[in-house]
Amino acid sequence: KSILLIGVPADQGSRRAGCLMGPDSLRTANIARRLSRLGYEVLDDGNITAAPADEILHTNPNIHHLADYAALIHKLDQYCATTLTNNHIPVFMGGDHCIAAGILPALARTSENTGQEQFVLWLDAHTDFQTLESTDTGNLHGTPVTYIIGDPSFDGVIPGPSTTIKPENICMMGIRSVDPAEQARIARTGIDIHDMRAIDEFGVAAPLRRFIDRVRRANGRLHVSLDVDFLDPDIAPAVGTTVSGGVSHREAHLIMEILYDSGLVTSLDIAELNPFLDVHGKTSELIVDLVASLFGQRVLDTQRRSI
Ligand code: DIR
Ligand code: MN
Ligand code: MN
Ligand code: MN
Repeated sequence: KSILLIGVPADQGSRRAGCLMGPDSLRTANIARRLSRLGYEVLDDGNITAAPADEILHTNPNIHHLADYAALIHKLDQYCATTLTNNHIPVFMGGDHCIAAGILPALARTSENTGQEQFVLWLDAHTDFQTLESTDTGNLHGTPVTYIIGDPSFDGVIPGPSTTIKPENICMMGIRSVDPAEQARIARTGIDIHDMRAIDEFGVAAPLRRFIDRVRRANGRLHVSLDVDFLDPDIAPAVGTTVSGGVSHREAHLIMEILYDSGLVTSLDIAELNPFLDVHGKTSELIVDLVASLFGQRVLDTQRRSI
């Protein structure tokens, strides 16, 4: 049982600075010690950064930091190819959600090599399904899902994903802010979306268990992508794009506990944590608590329950 922590202090994905402090804030909140107490060997590989690149101009004038996005994706892809092995579970500490665009194609390539399917649980208030043409904010943290499924808007602009993720292998939960351009396209993709209305009505457990069953039947590997704005802003204020009406403290823990019980999670990223906006580290501490739940922390014990 070994966990590899990897810091990715990137914040080019939006115009609000601060996500680059995410990895050190999680370290300060004792992420390593909490996980070692659960019986894991925990290694911290330090931070991965990409050198700033000359801006690529795009016909959409709102887009900024496109070259830095491409450089970060390339750097993360190379890192995953040379460093990750099946001996440890990687936990990427972001950084904004652009990091997912670099991590997931690399993970999918590894899964392909072992003959397994790559699945993704996308926990976010947003669908991150903007394209280079459609984004009105120009914030590239709103595009990683389109990137990883191989959307043609990136063709000929920046190198595409080495291996794509199948849309039907993505499950989204917590969704409550979808831009019109995203709405028009995402329904046709086959991505399994559970918005907050569905969670209000059915809870988180039933849909999550159905998704887990699909992963298990397909002999899949499961990556969890945790955007801090998935959580309700009352409990997790340290994120640049808060949206009211998010997932509660217990719903979030329940998701993590069920995921642990499944035994299927092979990797995790934590995105959009902006410690500059936090209140005495409370969001970082909550995230570390949730990560501990994902890796077996329980109220009464650390036993896996059968689901
Ligand atoms: C919004 C915000 N949809 C955009 N996206 C965020 O800028 O395209 N994703 N914050 O997590
Ligand atoms: Mn996101
Ligand atoms: Mn978000
Ligand atoms: Mn479903």
